[in-house]
Amino acid sequence: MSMTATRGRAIALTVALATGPLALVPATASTAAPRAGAAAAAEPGPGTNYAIDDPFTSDRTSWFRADRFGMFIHFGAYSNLEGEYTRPNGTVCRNAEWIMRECAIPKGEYEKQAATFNPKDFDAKAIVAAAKSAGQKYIVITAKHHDGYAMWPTKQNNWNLRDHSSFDKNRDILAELKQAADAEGIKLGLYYSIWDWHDPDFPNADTFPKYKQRMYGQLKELIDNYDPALLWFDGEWDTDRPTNRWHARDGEELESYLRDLDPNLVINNRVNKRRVTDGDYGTPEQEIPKAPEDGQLWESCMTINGTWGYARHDTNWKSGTELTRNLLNTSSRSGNYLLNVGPDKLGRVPAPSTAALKEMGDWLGRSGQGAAVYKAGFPGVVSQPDWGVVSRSGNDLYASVYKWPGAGKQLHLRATTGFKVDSARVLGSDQKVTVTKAGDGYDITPAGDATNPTATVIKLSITPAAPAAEGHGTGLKAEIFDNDQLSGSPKVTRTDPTINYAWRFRGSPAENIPADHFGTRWTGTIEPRYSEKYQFATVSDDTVRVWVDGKLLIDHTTPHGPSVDKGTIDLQAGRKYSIKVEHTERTGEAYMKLLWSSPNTPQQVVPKSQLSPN
Ligand code: FHN
Repeated sequence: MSMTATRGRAIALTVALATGPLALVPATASTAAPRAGAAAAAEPGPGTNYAIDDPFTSDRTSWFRADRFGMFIHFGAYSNLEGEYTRPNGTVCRNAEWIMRECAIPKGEYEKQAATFNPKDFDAKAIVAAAKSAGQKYIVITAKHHDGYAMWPTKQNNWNLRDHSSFDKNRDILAELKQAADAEGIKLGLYYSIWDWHDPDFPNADTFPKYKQRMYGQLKELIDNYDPALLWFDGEWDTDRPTNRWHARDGEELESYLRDLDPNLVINNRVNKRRVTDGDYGTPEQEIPKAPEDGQLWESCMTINGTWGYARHDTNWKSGTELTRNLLNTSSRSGNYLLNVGPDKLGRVPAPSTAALKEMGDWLGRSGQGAAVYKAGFPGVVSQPDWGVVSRSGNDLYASVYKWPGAGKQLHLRATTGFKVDSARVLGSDQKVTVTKAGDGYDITPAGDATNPTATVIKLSITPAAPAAEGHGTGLKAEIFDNDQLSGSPKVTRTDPTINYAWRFRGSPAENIPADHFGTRWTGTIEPRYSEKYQFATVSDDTVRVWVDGKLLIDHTTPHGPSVDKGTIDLQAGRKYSIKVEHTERTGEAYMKLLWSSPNTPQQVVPKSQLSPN
């Protein structure tokens, strides 16, 4: 885990309950005290860097980047209505997990129906078995959705499955799921909605801090009692009915608090404001980005029919082929696929869901085809074809062919850099595969038929260009100014191992540098390991410029919010090129990350080993 200059761990010892200028209020013991054994540290302030590592390469996120495929579970008091509400006038209103709001169910009536909720058939072992049969490696279940109903015996209120239902008061479904998941080596994640339609303190600016204290208390309960590997936040966006007062300052505080409670947590970007700078990964929903996301890991969440929560009327089930190809498309772009199931009011997963999941698992488990997904990602050395998708794992390419060419016909792959194909074979078939260099890449000619209608996988073992030896760099020279013009003499001169900074509102590059109006110039040399085209990407706020080999690759000097900027340059392995990076912060939040990627270099924060201060 590469650590940059950090002023102790940025944590919230007291809960900052701010929606405007930070106002600290005494926290109750149940909300803010870090877990036993966690190091108490100073309040965040100048010198704080909230970036704890590079999610693209850290041990902390390695399971998430390898597992690729998870099960989402939307289950709550809304499930008890099964997607339909009959209004007093006899008309029927249909929805799913938004039914309380979208069908304008009076609070009292919603509470009354929730009191009858009795998911007596919720079977954690069966759910985990369904996930395993699908090849899903982690599960994320709604602990609390927008209706505020907690699916565990929270002590923060009595609006929960233990205190407000007809369910067995000796049962705890999150504990049951945690135990079943642990027994099968499945990671457990918990979904938590910030937006809360039920808590009376949520919509009112004066009482929102009280809501936040209960929220912090609930999150500490979830971490202490269920030890989740991942927290999936939602409900962070600006909205009304009720007014959502969640501000980026709140997200800064919350993420810092959680990382102090559990430094191993993986957290999505909806903990703050769903930006490239928030949490560990982006969360496209009901869509699959066309390429790897710049600046952040990502996970696409999708329904298996049309609704997240169970809805009796929604029988629009996606096919196993569509779902499997979604997964392959996601993996080929270095993303994760979080596929949802919505248990019914008794806690049962609908049969069409488990059937589609099993179809996916059968495909993944057949002939080693899962290797195209697990630990696989963007290929880099070839462009994506129109006949399917290609993913890469180490020096193996997995061409998942959707449109089989027919015996003897070619599939063309465009190479983006030089590499050799050492062998090629169709998984699950002993048919001959011929590979010939052709034009801008290779022609692949399978002799036989497709092995299945979903995707036939051709495994190509390759030898990429040999990388130059890993550098022995120590980082870049950093000159830090207490002004945003980089004028005068730097207040601080040091060596920064990487450029991986999230100063947010309260942090800054050093304790004697204020949280606003500062700037940094990094200089030195950079050493690529491959001779190919490199893409440099910055995540910055407020301004950034990057020169490599004297060429201005990135020039975004109009003050901006969290933004990604990119530039490319051809580099030769083993050579040292001059690099200069300039960042300035006016006011508000501040970020500066420098990443690179190339056909053989997966996207990452430029590592210390390849940077030298002179
Ligand atoms: O409003 C929620 C919705 O109910 C569902 O939970 C999805 C799943 O990601 N998230 C929100 C919509 O973006």
